[in-house]
Order: sequence, then structure tokens, then C-alpha cells
Amino acid sequence: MRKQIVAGNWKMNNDLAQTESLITSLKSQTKTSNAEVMIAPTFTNLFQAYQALKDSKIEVIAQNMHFAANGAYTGEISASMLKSVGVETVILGHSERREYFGETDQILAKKVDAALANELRVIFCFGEVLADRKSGNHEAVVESQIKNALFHLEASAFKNIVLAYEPVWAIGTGETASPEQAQDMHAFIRKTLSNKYGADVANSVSILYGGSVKPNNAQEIFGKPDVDGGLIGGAALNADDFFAIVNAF
Ligand code: G2H
Repeated sequence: MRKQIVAGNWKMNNDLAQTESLITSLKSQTKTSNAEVMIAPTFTNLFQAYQALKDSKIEVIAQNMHFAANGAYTGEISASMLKSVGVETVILGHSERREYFGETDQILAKKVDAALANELRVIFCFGEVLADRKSGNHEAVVESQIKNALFHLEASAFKNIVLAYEPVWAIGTGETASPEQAQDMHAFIRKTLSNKYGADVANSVSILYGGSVKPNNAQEIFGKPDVDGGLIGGAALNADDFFAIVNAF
């Protein structure tokens, strides 16, 4: 049985007071689904968020990290720094990191290695842009993103990897991949994993969908057999909406 996960990616939203207030609202929510629940606040609020939630069922995770252990990388954060404030999972390869901060597959492969070496679990994001979808190249693009950043790993590494398919044309746009489009791509991703690592590994890796998941579309998307949860942006900034999505399983 694969893990079901709903992770809220807060992106560059919420200062300390807003973070504390949203966490108070999150703690008052009830959860009936079996999904693991995670939130990813900004770096500056990770420590407070972890302290506030360490006895709850909500895991506090990070949105990014650098691949180096330490050194002259102004403005960056290392895996061990995340670990030191209680973080055990990191999002890597979000399309906003790729687009605005020049993160290539090669950089991401190094980040994945550093995270795993520090015993962090990785939520690895990838997805095609609209032009790839229109030209019918979406599967080839996704396959190359996965191969370039992950296929140097041993099969055993995948117990600490969660995949997140996020079609760039559906991120923050209000446009969502249809449940069928999500299922087709998730099945393709699983087949790609199976071809390289075998069916046991492929069937054990959770694959999340991300891109304008809302309370009114979550149930249909999560109902698809190869969709194991979601990475939620905008709707994670409201506790009622976020838990409506969590409870959509
Ligand atoms: C995709 C998603 C969260 P949103 O980036 O990673 O954001 O739900 O706002 O499209």
C-alpha cells in the first residue's frame, strides 16, 4: 500500500505572525483520511512551525535546499541546517525553482544526492510546460527530467523519494490537468520507473499531483489509481480549504 500524502507548499507567503495564525487554524482541523499531512513554510519560519507542530500529525517540511554541506554560498541553506531544526523532508525541483532560479536537472541531481546523504526524504517535482503539452512532447520531457535527476540512484534510494508531477501550465493558473490527464501521466511515470527499477519499486513510490488542486476538484483527481496525493499551493494558505483537500481521499 503506497503512502497517501497531501503537502501544502506555502511558497513565499506568510510572515511569522501569519504562520503562527495559520498553524493555529490547522491544529483545530480534524482529519479523517489516512493521508500524511505536511506543510512547507518559508525557511525563516521553519523552526517555529516545527516547534508548534512537533506533537501533531502535521509534518513541517522545507521548500528547497542547497547541495553543498556549508561554505560560501550566500543566501543558501544546507541539508544539515534543515535537519537541525527538525525538518525531515524537502521539496526539490519545483518548477518555480527551475524557471526563476536556473535549477537544471544536473543541479537537482546533486541536491537529491545531498538530501538523501543527510537522510532527508525528497519530494521531487517535475512537469512539462504548455508548449510541450501542445506539441505532444509532454511524456518525453517528463521522462528526461526523471532520468536526468534520479536514474543514477540505487533502487533502495526510492524508499525516501516521493514524486510530484506538476504540469507547469496548471500551476497557480486556476487551470487543472483533468483527472484523466493526471492519471495518464502518473501511469507513464510509474512505467518509466518500472522499466528502470522493476515493478516493486515503481509500485511503492508515491506520486503526487500538483497544479491548482482545490477542494472542488481534489476528490476526482485523488480518486485516480496512480495518484497518491497532492502538492497544494494556493489552497494550502487557507486551513479550511487545505483540510477539505486532505479529507478528499
Ligand atoms: C503547484 C502548486 C503547489 P498551486 O506549484 O506546488 O501550486 O496549487 O497554487 O497551483
